[in-house]
Amino acid sequence: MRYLTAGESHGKQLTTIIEGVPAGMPLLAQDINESLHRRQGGYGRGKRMEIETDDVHIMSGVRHGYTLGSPITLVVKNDDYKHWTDIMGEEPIDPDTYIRRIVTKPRPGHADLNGAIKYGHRDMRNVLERSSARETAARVAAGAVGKILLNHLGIKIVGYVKEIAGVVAKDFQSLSIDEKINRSNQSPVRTLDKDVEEDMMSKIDQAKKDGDSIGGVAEVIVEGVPAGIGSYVHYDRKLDGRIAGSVMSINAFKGVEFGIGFLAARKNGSEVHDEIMWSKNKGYYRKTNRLGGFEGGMTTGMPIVVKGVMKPIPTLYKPLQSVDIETKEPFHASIERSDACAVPAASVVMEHVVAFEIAKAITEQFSSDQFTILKRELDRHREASRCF
Ligand code: EPS
Repeated sequence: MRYLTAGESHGKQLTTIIEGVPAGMPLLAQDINESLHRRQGGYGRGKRMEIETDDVHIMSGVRHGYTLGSPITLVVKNDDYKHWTDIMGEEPIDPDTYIRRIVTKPRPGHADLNGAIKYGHRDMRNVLERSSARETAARVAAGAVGKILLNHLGIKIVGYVKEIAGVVAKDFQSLSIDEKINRSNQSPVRTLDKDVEEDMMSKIDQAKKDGDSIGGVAEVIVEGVPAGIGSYVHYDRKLDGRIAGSVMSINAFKGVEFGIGFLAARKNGSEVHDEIMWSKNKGYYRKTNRLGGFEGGMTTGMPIVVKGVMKPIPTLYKPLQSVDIETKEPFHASIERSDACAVPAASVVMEHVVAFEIAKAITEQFSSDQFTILKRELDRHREASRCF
């Protein structure tokens, strides 16, 4: 499985084309919409999300509720486009209007300046339209298809907020994954810990009041992936590496860790590795899961536990110093609208990029032209690893 996305933040639409989804898998627009709508919410989102209703249009690859095995095209329209038809249109524009709206002031922390240098754009709108996190809607659409595939294979996934601006949620590893899904869906900041919800929200309120932005940590848990998915034989087939890359590619993400992650640097080997147990019922299992479900680039059969760090969004009301690329004069970058905190939304994005990577690894490892054969092969692998 692989996918491409296309579309500008204030352009007509976002498009996702996914290839390699097995034929005969049930797939409904409403299931993709559920994911898209979750991404739009979360306390701390700005005005843009009041304009958009991200509903998917399935343009190819699905017939009568089942995948065909052909490329699946998903479209999400940008409702905001109606306010941008002249600025974002594909036809040449009247030079006076263009000059008035040209962007020559790069915002610190964004792709603006580096993207303009790379592509030679003197109007940085040509950069910011595509580097905007609006694109994550298209990635969630792709990830939703991956997640639906996983769900049909008995694999469940949840993403939630672990930390916002230093307010840290307690660990709820003993909760069932369904309970984690419920709790994160019910929380305005998508956290499992009711006790810190208010604190997180007041941090967001404060940031908004100060014209500032705040970041945090999202965590994703995946249950039901059998041992031995991924590979140790080559660097680009290590599944933890692929997941880390996809998490790092989410806008504003600056770090990834599996299990105890960076803490491993401060512990002895005997305190880090997960001892191997065996029982007739379960087969091989671990009493602990400090390595977050991975050894040697492959799954251990324990839950996958991955965290991602999101920096505060760089679009600030509070001005930061920058330099105009035309005049070379210093100025203070300020903006019209922004999200004070997008960590709740980002936890949904992270859940979906992780889902896609796991679905991709499974479809690579087993016969995947037909969904029923894929399912049979995975069940066989589960049984074989239990009896191994
Ligand atoms: C974003 C800026 C804001 C966000 C946007 C990402 O949009 P705008 O520039 O239109 O006000 O709301 O996020 C989305 C549109 C989205 O769908 O998540 C940015 O600069 O990255």
